[in-house]
Amino acid sequence: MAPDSILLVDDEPFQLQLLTHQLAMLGVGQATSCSSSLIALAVLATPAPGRQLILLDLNMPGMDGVEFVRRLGDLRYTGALALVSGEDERILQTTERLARAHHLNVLGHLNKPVSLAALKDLLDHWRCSAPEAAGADSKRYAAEEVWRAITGGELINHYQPKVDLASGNFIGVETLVRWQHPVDGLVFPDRFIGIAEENGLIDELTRSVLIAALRQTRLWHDAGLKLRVAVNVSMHNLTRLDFADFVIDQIVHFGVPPESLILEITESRLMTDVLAPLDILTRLRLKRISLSIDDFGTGHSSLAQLRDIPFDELKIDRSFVHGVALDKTRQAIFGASLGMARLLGMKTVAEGVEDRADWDFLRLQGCDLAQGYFVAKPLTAEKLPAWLADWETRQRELTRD
Ligand code: G
Ligand code: G
Ligand code: MN
Repeated sequence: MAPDSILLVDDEPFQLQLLTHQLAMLGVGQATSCSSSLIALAVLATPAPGRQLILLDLNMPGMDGVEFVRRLGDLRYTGALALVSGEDERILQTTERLARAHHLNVLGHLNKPVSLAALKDLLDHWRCSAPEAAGADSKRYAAEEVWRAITGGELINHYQPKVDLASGNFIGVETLVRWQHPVDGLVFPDRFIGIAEENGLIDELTRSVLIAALRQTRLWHDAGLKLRVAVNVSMHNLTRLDFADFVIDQIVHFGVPPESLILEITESRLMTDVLAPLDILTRLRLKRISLSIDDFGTGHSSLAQLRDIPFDELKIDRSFVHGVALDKTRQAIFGASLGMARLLGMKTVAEGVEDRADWDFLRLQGCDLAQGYFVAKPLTAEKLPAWLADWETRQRELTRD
């Protein structure tokens, strides 16, 4: 197997020596030092065998790290990248996001002075991470295949629990569709929702997801589990005026009370027709179906939507939730969203709650509901009872005080 190669890019000779020395202590014999971005680009011009990692300083004279990241994007660099800098956290985070937007594989960043332990973690992470995908994952499905999935019963719903932060009680689930592909295995929605939207298949998709979710909710209710179920609805679903009638017919058909259904709305693109969605959403509210604004604070899930549509729940996007306890920017955005929801009489759901620190912070702030890997990953309906049993034992400890 070809050896892995590491490229160090920093304008300060001392930093290059220090990193080389630290890498040697961790058993990495050879690393290539580059004292400027231009030199690094020249090195990269000769393809290297094996996997590559670049440790990049941000603040350099001439071409700085941000511009270098853009060049890596242009080059379609497929190796890994880590930033090494003494700049403040926000600049590092922004640069990381920029690099990801260029489809670069960003491992994270190291703060200067670099500690041996942090460098070791980064190398371990790099070695464990999957080898660079050779385009296998980016296969785009044809509209016909997505159509077959919808009509052929290949879509299955997973359900992610939502719990009350104050009491820890399990109160409902969000429906997240997956495609059980006969060859590729479980396929996630980011690989087929867009295709369905672009090809006029999203109505059929949403309808089949909704029907399956209501059928399952009826089973839970019959078993004494009075859950609320949320279904994701794309703005593309809100162009046909008969959508509201369809939803209402289905809740009647399955005997699920309208209060038990929540529609989570995300706006994926700018809408040209604003009247149809308003008409549909207002009629659904009149029938006591709940409306939730999804991914609040990102993209088009914005203040204008809050003004125009009678939402009763606000889902704070996970990019403002995980890590909130340690980050002033997230705290400001989270706090403002929470305050606004309260003033408007809306319930708040924090998505992407990933650890105990997130959980404790949200409880302290008085956010209503939590959803995220810390509570549960999306599960099949079959696996829900086992999760619930486990949750009930964790619940007591997590809501003490
Ligand atoms: O966990 P997950 O990868 O399932 O979800 C990815 C995205 O796909 C989320 O933004 C979610 O809103 C969206 N999504 C999941 N299920 C559905 C669905 O049934 N309809 C629509 N329109 N979007 C969905
Ligand atoms: O956009 P929407 O909120 O509908 O999508 C939820 C998405 O977030 C799904 O892809 C789901 O799998 C994912 N998700 C759920 N919980 C967590 C979490 O704790 N962390 C992260 N990173 N993603 C999560
Ligand atoms: Mn959602």
